[in-house]
Amino acid sequence: MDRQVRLIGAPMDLGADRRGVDMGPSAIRYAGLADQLESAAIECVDYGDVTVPRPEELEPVADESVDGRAKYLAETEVVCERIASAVDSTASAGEFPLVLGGDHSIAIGTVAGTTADDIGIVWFDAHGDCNTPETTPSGNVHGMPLAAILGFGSFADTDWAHASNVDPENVALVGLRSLDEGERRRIQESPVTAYTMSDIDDRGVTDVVESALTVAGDGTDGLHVSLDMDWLDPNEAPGVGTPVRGGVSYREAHVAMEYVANCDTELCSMEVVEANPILDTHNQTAELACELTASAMGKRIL
Ligand code: Z70
Ligand code: MN
Ligand code: MN
Ligand code: MN
Repeated sequence: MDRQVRLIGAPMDLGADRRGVDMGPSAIRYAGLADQLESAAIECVDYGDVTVPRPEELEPVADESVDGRAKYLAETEVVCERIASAVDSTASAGEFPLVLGGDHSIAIGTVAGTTADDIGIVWFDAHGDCNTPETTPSGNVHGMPLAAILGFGSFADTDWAHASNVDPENVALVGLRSLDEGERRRIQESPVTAYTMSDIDDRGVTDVVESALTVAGDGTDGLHVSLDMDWLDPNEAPGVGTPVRGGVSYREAHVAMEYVANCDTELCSMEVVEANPILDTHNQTAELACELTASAMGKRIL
């Protein structure tokens, strides 16, 4: 990474049922992200956290006539606009926006803040995150951010979320192993490219990630990387809200991030999400989030 990295904390948990993911940015900072980047000769500055309302301060939102079947959607919009503004000003200052979640709903804000005309996305996740207010079984927006960015279902007219600079043909999901029925159909019908854990078993992680980066880089002028810590196997990353067995190993995750760092398309933004220190053992998921982020920013052993 040749630009200064700006850390933007997004202590958001309105999109998930499990409390604790709002402590993700603190846990990742405490695990030493800035020091790790600096020791790899990557300049780093901490912008602090965007303001996020706490659920205790809010009316319990069960009014479907207002938000459809997406809980806290109005509050999510407000938070995502704050994130988008921080990402936009970071990019405009020539720095690199690295957003620390928080639950995955914050990705809507990161992508909304990107300044490139045509970006590709690689989304590392156990889940598809392609539910819409119409298909969601849980009402949790962290199961919907990719659908929101791509304008699926009722997100089509949601200007704050539906990103005009993302073509679904330039979007790749990597590591899927848990899909709800509605989002499975949506992914199959859309031009999005989806690589499951079976593809990784078959082809190896480097081949799959190389393909995903090619999909995202085809005709685009910027790459956004979204790293959900539940992409990893729960043995490596126990501190996540929705662990799913059979994820990638420590080594596979590292080499994937090294491929991201070496990608020909310019990395324009990244977020790391869903680290939950309450469910963790001795902050190991946040430590892993640091290491993987440093690899994606170009940290090398030698
Ligand atoms: C399920 C839902 C989920 C995490 C996304 C789960 C979603 N598909 N969990 N990210 N950590 O509720 O929509
Ligand atoms: Mn996710
Ligand atoms: Mn997930
Ligand atoms: Mn395109």
